[in-house]
Amino acid sequence: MTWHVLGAGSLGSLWAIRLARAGDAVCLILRNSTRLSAYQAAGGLRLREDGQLIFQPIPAELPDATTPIRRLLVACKAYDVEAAVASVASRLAPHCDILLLQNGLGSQQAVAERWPQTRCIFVSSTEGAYRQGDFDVVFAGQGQNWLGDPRDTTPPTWLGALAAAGIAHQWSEDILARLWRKLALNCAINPLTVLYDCRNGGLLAHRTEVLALCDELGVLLRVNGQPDAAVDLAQDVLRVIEATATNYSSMYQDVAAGRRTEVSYLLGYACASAARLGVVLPALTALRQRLADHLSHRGLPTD
Ligand code: NAD
Ligand code: KPL
Repeated sequence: MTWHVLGAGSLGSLWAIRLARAGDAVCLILRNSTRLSAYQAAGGLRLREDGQLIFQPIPAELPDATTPIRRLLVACKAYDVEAAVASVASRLAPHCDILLLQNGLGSQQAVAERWPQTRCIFVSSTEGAYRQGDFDVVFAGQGQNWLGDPRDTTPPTWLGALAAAGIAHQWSEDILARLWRKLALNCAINPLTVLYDCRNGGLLAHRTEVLALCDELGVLLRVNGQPDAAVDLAQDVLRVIEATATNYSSMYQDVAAGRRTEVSYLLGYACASAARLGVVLPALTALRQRLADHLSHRGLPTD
């Protein structure tokens, strides 16, 4: 069974290289012929880890190739996911597995609702990778991948392939709780690092504000039916701030590089769900507005 990888960026390359290295069949799907030519010129994907370079000449094709897709790994940014899956929709075999690697919430549900004949597996990843060039990726942080399917808690038969490829993973019977918890952590940390122009550790100087956000995020998790994800949230947020004190958050890095952020799937999703449920969360709402002002001031999309 071939792993088709849609989105050959940081995480997509990290997964593709490890699977190919373990002997699995992998095929990259690149968005257009310009990207395909650039990839062919590069000759393959490069991954750097602990000073070692791994090169894998993984085959690549365009979305309109005709081979059926039975297992699709979607590693685009959340805002690109629906269009990317739509570009290969005619090739999705019935009961095809789609692994969705996005941060936040919203993009995964959109795919699961639009292509109900597929099995959508949501992945929450704490691994870290970044691109140092086209098709050239650095594995920057070991972590864990939690996989789960909110519609069916039976694990897929191919989890062993991830183990064989050295991809740290665990099947989760409550993947939504994991994704909500991570969303809450990201909402409490990432926007403030952008607004205060600081590393994660810089937020220790804004502890009162962080704790006020955690209170509202706890309410949000509970009204969304995720009470377990709310347990000890503030302690966890402070722990993550301390453990990642010298890091810049992913949103900070996006803004600093002039890239679109995934705010609609993080703080935007949080505020939209509160509004839908009629819950008033003033600190989160104000934070979203301050972030939107900041982004538009820098000429970046606010969604
Ligand atoms: P990235 O920007 O490095 O890669 C995304 C890739 O998708 C790009 O190569 C882009 O060209 C490609 N793409 C976009 N639209 C496409 C389309 N229609 N067809 C084919 N390819 C398309 O992004 P990333 O850092 O790998 O992040 C992917 C997701 O994983 C995000 O939601 C991110 O929040 C999440 N995530 C990333 C990390 C990390 O360390 N990079 C960690 C945890 C979670
Ligand atoms: O996941 C993160 C990110 O930067 O996106 C952490 C380190 C938890 C900060 O929110």
